[in-house]
Amino acid sequence: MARSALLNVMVAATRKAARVLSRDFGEIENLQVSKKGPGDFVTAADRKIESILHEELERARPDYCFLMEESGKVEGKDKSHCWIIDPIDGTTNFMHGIPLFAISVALQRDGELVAGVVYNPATDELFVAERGAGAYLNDRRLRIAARTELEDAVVCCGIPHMGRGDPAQFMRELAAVQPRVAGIRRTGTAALDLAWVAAGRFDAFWESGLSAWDMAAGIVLVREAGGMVTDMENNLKMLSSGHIIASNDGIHPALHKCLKSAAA
Ligand code: LIP
Repeated sequence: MARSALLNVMVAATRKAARVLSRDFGEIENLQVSKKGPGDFVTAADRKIESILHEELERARPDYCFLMEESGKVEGKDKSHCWIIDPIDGTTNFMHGIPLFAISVALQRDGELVAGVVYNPATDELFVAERGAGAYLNDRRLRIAARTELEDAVVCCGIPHMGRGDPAQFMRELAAVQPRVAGIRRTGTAALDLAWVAAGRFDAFWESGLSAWDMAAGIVLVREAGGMVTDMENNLKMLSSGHIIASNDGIHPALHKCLKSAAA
């Protein structure tokens, strides 16, 4: 697969950061048995990965703005371009030695998401997509799952934890969705959840209370694989609302209706 100059820049930065992330993941197993646990180590890893991505992308495109999980917004001269970065999406998994986490890098141009890269170094799965050019897993073109009935669907979700989100609302949503679908999954990384929707592994995904960097790259992947992404109001304000529903255009309306029926 021939990649554009833009995707080459994103993939090169991601792979450079991932080499360090993989080494750090190797360390995590040792830290599981220490009393202090891996908390501080993971925070340091998060910062280190983010600064590698920042440095590499800034070198390639010196004027672009950045929105990053650890450092927040960093303004550049070119206000029409913004990199949206999550250095480790699925931090809790990473911290527990669970090989489900990813680096997520997206580019926004004039407010539109135009490219996304999601990479899980533990499985060496590289998901890339650029607007109008399709979505790929390594070199394989991705297509969203073709199932159109909710009853056949495996649906992934996010579960609020430790004072985050609205647990009562989530329980209502779960009670509404669970009896209608073939299976429910929770991985703990929205970036990979969306990549797996793009790959047809999950038929749908929904979560609330997310940050823009958790989902920006994944949104491009799902769209480019032929899928549909909205917020809970069926609008396109996923990044600002923190809510997302992603699926194919057969299942999406039924899942959206089901989730809305659970609203308080
Ligand atoms: C995580 C998300 C996940 C969500 C977690 C967390 P982080 O991102 O991807 O879907 O359920 O609460 O926000 O914090 O690991 O980058």
